Amino acid sequence: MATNRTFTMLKPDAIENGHIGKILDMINAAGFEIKAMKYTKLTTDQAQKFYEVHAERPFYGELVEYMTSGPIVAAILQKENAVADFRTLIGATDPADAAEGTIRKYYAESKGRNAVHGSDSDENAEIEGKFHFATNEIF
Ligand code: IDP
Ligand code: MG
Repeated sequence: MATNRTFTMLKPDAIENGHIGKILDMINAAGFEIKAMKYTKLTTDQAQKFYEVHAERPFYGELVEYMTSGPIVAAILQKENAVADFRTLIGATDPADAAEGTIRKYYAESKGRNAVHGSDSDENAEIEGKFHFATNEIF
């Protein structure tokens, strides 16, 4: 059963490049409602845990370093079919492959520094949302 919620992070490159407002505009325009949001910075321990599934990948160290290099915006978003629709809105991992009109096509710098995270399943959306937000921070 779909929860109609997904979890996102605007990543350090998006913040550094001044794209918070433009990305949030795209998210709102696509019909997502914000259910939780914070401006924060991941510790190395948090970034390692969040990306644990990639621990064996060659880019894991680089990914953790990048994700802890500056602040992020974390948010829980709601919309019918949220997980799949948000993946469509952000586009492919590598901006070179991302469709026209997607967030990564406009704002990602590279496959690694790709502006935004989106959960890949309802189950992970729930886990990732709870990783970043206490119950009383979710509306
Ligand atoms: P996704 O964010 O589109 O779901 P994943 O394969 O889950 O992509 O990878 C998680 C994150 O790891 C990516 O968003 C990106 O920041 C980083 N990443 C993935 N593949 C590479 C790579 O080949 N080189 C460097 N970083 C990568
Ligand atoms: Mg992923």
